[in-house]
Amino acid sequence: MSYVDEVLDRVKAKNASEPEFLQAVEEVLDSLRPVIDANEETYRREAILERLTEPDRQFKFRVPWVDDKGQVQVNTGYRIQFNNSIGPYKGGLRLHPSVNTGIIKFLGFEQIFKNSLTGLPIGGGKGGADFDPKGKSDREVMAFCQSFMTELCKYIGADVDVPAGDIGTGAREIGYMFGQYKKIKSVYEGVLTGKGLTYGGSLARTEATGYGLLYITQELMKCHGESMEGKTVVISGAGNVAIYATQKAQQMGAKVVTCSDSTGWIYDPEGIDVELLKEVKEVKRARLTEYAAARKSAEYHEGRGVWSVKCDIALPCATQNELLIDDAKALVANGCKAVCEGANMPTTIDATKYFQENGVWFIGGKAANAGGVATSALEMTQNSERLSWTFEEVDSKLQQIMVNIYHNIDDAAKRYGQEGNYVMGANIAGFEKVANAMIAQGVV
Ligand code: NDP
Ligand code: 2IT
Repeated sequence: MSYVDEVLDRVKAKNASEPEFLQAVEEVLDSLRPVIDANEETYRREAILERLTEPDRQFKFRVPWVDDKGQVQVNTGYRIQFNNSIGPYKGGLRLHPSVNTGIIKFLGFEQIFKNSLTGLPIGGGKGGADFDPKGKSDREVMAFCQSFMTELCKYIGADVDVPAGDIGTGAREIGYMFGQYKKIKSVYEGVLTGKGLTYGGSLARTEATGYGLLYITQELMKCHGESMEGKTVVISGAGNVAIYATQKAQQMGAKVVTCSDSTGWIYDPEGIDVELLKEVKEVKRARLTEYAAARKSAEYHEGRGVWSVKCDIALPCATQNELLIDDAKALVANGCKAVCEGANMPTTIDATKYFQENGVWFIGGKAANAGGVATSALEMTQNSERLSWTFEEVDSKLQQIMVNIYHNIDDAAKRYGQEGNYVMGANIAGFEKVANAMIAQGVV
């Protein structure tokens, strides 16, 4: 049996109750076959794949806090430090009721390769809690964040592990967590990224994931003799990534006609009004029905359905496994040319294959949404040199990073005779750097 298949079997047997983690591992290991086969003896002797699929360590802890009625609530917190071969652990904190060990492990595992692709010195990690910020008062969110950080602060540090935002964790949550870290440790350091601009945050970090997604999509189109101008774009989600992806797509001359949240979706043939969407989601923290109520051209639909809308480009920006095989079939039938993932693992493996087999240019999240963590790394750099760069400086570095990622993954795919397979290219390019660093550093 090949080394890849052996490790896959072992990972499946060992993590049977973690379907998202298995899905992420399968996707990566499967596409690494040509690289592993070419160096099987070394990789097998070094147990590279076993070491990559086993986190360095994982923390799981109780998070007690008091709600506005005086009732004590208990959540479960996580931080999984996956691999620090090329830099301190780096990755977001997800606050969502669905969070469990398997979800954090899939995100932490993917973060290793994504962070490597940025070209910056950051390792892979992820964390979060099964806490739902929705419908909570600011005081309740603060109580939760303080309790969460009271435990988390034992495991992180500016040169150790640097968390950031993800689903449910935005500037408000990062602020409360940063305050608590500082109070307990008496250290003012860049231990978190996505901080507010008055206390060490970087300009353009808020926009970075969505903007980065469009920079790589634009490069993809350009390299196929196309542009963003006049294209119809379908986007899912209505959070941080979706909002700034919409904004940048519009700045590039495309028309974004959808957005969605966990209860329903909007079709707006005139193009999404980003300022209104920001008001509804960032300020009021309300449902999309409020967007529809305020905008004549918008239709609101319950449930899911954005992928049924005819488009040139689809950008899934909500959550994992939100684009299924039937959605892929509908997009292909409607003439969609390109799919780039703003979210982490939003497309199922069979849907991804369907796109690739039907000539759709497909860039997976590890490459396409790397602009967020790349800009987090730029925030770390600014914190280390105790300086703040201008928006234009950060944004131009972000653009360059995304263009470089596109060409690196394109080249890696070509090197292995798989031109246009950007999923394989991303996994290979991300893997090679980490594997080399692991071997150079010995058995640790
Ligand atoms: P937000 O919390 O800001 O927004 C998430 C959006 O997705 C919301 O509209 C939310 O709807 C929707 N959503 C979340 N979970 C579900 C679900 N189970 N079913 C349907 N809709 C859902 O998160 P972000 O925009 O930051 O993150 C979106 C994706 O991008 C995630 O996969 C994240 O891991 C990834 N990502 C984020 C980065 C960042 O810098 N923030 C960087 C790289 C990737 P509702 O409000 O109703 O829950
Ligand atoms: O999935 C991701 O890359 C993020 N949520 C951002 C991580 C970070 O450290 O900025």
